[in-house]
Amino acid sequence: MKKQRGGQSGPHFSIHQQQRTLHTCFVPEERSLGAVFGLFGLVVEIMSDMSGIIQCVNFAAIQHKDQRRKDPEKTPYINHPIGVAQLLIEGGVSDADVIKGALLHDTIEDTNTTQQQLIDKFGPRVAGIVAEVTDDKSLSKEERKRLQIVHAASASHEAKLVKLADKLYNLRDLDRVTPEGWTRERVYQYFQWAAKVVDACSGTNEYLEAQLHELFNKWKCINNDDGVVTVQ
Ligand SMILES: [Mn+2]
Repeated sequence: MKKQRGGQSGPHFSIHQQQRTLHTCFVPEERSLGAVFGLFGLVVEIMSDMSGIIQCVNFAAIQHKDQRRKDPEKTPYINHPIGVAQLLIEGGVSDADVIKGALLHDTIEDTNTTQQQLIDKFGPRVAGIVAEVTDDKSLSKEERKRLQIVHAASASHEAKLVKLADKLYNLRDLDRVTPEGWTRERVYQYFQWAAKVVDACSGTNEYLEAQLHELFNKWKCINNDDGVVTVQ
């Protein structure tokens, strides 16, 4: 078991708090021993977050190493969890455990990783976020998709963030290129289903939801215009 930093849900600094700490440390008249210690703690926290995030990227890369995405270019699978984490950063998410959860979000569902392994390596909070966004593969595909809509509404804020970024990444991929063997109708059906999951996560992150709604609007228009499918 790797050494864990004092509680995975320990102190977390928002961008605003970081700026304030730096400000009080470097403006001479406001400099105080407390602020210096505050800055030291912040540096330790950032270094620890960076180390933990690299460990997650490395673990996910090893676990997904033989997998490819469904696009015609057969992009390495690891591009997906890294891209999901990147979308969260773009959405202003600064909670390192959420970023770690995004990097690991498909490891239990799509590799031989167990939840206990994630608890041991990355702590219960990160493992909990991953567990929340993991489908039960013993169920049928239709049932799993139905349950995603049901479970999304009661999911934690952290899990909703990962879900939204995951959906945005996948829908952008589908919008860019149709996977091999998929019909346009199937892509449209996927958009319709994803819209329901996203709807159940509404009020979680303004940026991610705005990007998603832009795509939903675009797909409704396209399908209306060319008459491939009827908008429900
Ligand atoms: Mn995913």
